[in-house]
Amino acid sequence: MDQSQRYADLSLTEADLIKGGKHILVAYKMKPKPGHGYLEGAAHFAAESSTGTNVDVSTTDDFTKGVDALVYLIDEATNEMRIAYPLELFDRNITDGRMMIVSFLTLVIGNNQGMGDIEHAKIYDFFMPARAIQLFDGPSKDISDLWRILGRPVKDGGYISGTIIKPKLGLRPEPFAQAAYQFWLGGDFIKNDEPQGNQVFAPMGKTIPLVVDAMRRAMDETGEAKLFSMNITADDHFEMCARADFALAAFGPDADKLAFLVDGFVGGPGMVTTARRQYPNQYLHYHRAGHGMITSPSAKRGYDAYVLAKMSRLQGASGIHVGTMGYGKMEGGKDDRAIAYVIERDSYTGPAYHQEWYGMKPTTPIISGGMNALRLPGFFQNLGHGNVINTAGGGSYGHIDSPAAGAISLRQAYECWKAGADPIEWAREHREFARAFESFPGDADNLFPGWRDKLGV
Ligand code: CAP
Ligand code: MG
Repeated sequence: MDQSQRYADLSLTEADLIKGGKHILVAYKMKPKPGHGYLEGAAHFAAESSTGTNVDVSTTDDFTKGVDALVYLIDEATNEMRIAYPLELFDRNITDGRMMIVSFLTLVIGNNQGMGDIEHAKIYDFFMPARAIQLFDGPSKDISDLWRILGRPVKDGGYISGTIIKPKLGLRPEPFAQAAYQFWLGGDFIKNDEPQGNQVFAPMGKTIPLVVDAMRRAMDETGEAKLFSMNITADDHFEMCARADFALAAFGPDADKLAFLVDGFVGGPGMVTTARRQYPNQYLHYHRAGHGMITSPSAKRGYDAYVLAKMSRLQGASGIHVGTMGYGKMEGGKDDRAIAYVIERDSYTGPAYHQEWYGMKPTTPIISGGMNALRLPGFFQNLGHGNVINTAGGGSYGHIDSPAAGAISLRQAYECWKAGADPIEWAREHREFARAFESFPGDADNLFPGWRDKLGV
């Protein structure tokens, strides 16, 4: 059945839809299966994503038709399709009238992902009108809160050097806390690696108090504040809260230095929002394990990493991993800067839409995955600033001198970029940075050919 008479209106202009403020707009790369016309496929897609199905139903009335999603732009040559979704379509909380990401996803990337007449479809951008921005929680804590704790300026407070406790699994409580202590002697921020929780060989009840002790000793020795991002991910949100409550009590007077990490892609929006609403005083760290299954450029379904990051800000993530823009070990390229910009700025023009955030707090780009001191100067150069959290697991625990030296080498890499210095010259004056060359010789060869002669190694 061709539904394009009802679910498409190519005379609508994007500028009018945006000015009207009554629609969420979504841009897809969509391809119908062979034998199905583009507009016909697009209209069926909009029907299944809003008020319709594959046949007419007798219960439809005029009001129903007034909230149809409408295809307003197609370009068959580039597989481009854009749909306008009336705000009324989206579910609202009965407790407080607010919007929820789960309803957004159910409609815009729900049943349409398995349709028989669609080859594939992937969201690459979306637009939220002002009213929707008002109705999402947004972050309650942001990087300025971390800068304040660290004793830095709350604006442009700069690079937060971090790590991930490695090995990923297999440390018992004492060596775990020792690994934390060693990094904190030189760095600011430690996160749990995402699988670390309450394993039998490292029960939280034993590990967390030791981490608190390690943090206090490191703070005493360095005279600096330290931060810990603890994984509270669990299937059951009561379990998640039990972990969070336990940690808050264990950190006691230092609980302001405790962030909560949730694996928001595998755990889902409910987990992110539970953490956001139950613990508005804690920095909320969104780890995105598994996202590559749909965000990878090789994936033709789902949505892009840009879209994931944009949603996380609406949900209220204080920070989210955004990849390393081609400088680390995970997939990505230089242009992934956009993923950082859309979550940290108050207004940004993405691949399809300009978005205003109307003062919603920013979400920190968290730079992670195969990073070390040698890769950082180029990374900052590409991003254009250093107001990020960077976690380097291998880059810290892989430093040949010590985790503290690894941490210091990261800070020195940031200072090198800030000074606009040549990294080789910088290495002559900064020992931990210099020793990073010997720690990661493969990277050194790639990035700084001839480094051995120049540094006399
Ligand atoms: C990094 C990491 C993170 C990745 C996830 C890891 O460790 O802890 O989970 O960064 O990817 O386990 O791989 P290393 P992304 O520093 O040792 O590489 O940040 O892109 O979501
Ligand atoms: Mg990890």
